[in-house]
Amino acid sequence: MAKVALITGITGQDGAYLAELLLAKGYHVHGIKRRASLFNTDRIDHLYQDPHEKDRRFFLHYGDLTDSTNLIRIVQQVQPDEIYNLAAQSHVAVSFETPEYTANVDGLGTLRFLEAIRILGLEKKTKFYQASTSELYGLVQEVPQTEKTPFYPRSPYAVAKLYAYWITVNYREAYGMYACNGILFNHESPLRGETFVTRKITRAIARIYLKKQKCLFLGNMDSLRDWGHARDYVEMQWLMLQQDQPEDFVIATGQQYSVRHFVTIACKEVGIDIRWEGEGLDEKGYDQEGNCIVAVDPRYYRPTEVDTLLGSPEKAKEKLKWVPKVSFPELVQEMMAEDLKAAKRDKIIEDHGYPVPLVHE
Ligand code: NDP
Ligand code: GDR
Repeated sequence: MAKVALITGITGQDGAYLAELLLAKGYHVHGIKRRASLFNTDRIDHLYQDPHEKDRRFFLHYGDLTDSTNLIRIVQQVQPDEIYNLAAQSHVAVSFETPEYTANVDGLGTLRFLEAIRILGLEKKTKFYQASTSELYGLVQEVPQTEKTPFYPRSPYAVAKLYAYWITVNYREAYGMYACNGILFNHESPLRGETFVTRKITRAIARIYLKKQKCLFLGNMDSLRDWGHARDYVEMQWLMLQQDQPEDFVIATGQQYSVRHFVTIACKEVGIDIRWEGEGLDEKGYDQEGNCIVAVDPRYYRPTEVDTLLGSPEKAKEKLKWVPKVSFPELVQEMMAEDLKAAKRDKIIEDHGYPVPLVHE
């Protein structure tokens, strides 16, 4: 019998890669998508199967993590062997604007699933994966961060995820459920949302290279992150649910770079010569003629910042045989190549008189 998985957040970056992986492994994959006024399934359209097709293995259900009855009904219908809870309001800066909504989805959403499993008596059947995050470490207490490093969340997002982390641990201990947290450090890809810093950089540099954009505005460029590739990381999400015992794991590369360094490598990919403050540029990134490639816009500063994150993947290496396949330079290269393709496509459209609106947030 094929295994059945239910993925929340299937329309997001990780959801799309995970759905691909599980379908390749022969799973029946069910996903929860939100109703939106525009199509919101770009990342998974290549997996879509017509409802009239025989032997379908890919199914989408309308739902929302704020709606318990909907979630209970979907879990009851699907009877999943594995639930991957990836849905979240996942943008740290946005969580300062929408703290209550973020708490509801990212914190209580997790509880709603754990309760659904319990209410339906699926504790012994359904394994549960919670998308926990390096943001839990926030103001870091130890370098590198391990599964034992104390948490100190620094945003409404991270505080909501702290609740989700502990409620997952609690249901595992209280009800013997197979429930575990993947404490994943930042992972990126060409499918990354356009307003996260890496994708914002690769999109903008591609457009600047084609002279379709003048300047990239960023916030804290000294911020340090441990960046991996999303395709590698979803494999670990699956592996965490294949162990004899449920455990929590840090997934990271063990290497960190600054946002500034990411910009430099992205520029090198297309041969843009970038200068920094002190090299003929003022502290905001402008030269004497008022031109810039990258400039600082304080709008992108956060009320409380996470300055540095560096994970220790030792436990995952030992128990999950974790070896990241994609290196940092390869990640930047792949993202730049894809965004260059997209920018060239936009340029052709624009050159034929059809404006492509530039959205940068
Ligand atoms: P994305 O932002 O790309 O995807 C989030 C998904 O959640 C989307 O499918 C979104 O739907 C869905 N979603 C948002 N709100 C709701 C809601 N109320 N009800 C149902 N679905 C909802 O995130 P990623 O794929 O990057 O991340 C996946 C998970 O991993 C998230 O929980 C994130 O917090 C966590 N995480 C991510 C890391 C990273 O570096 N990427 C690192 C550590 C943890 P829609 O498409 O309609 O917006
Ligand atoms: P993060 O990712 O907050 O780590 O959360 P993001 O890419 O948004 O920021 C990384 C760092 O870059 C700095 N930064 C900017 N960030 C954005 N978005 N836009 C800018 O213009 C900009 N300029 C500088 C930020 O201040 C920050 O220090 C991501 C999300 O995927 C979370 O869901 C996940 O839990 C964590 O990674 C691990």
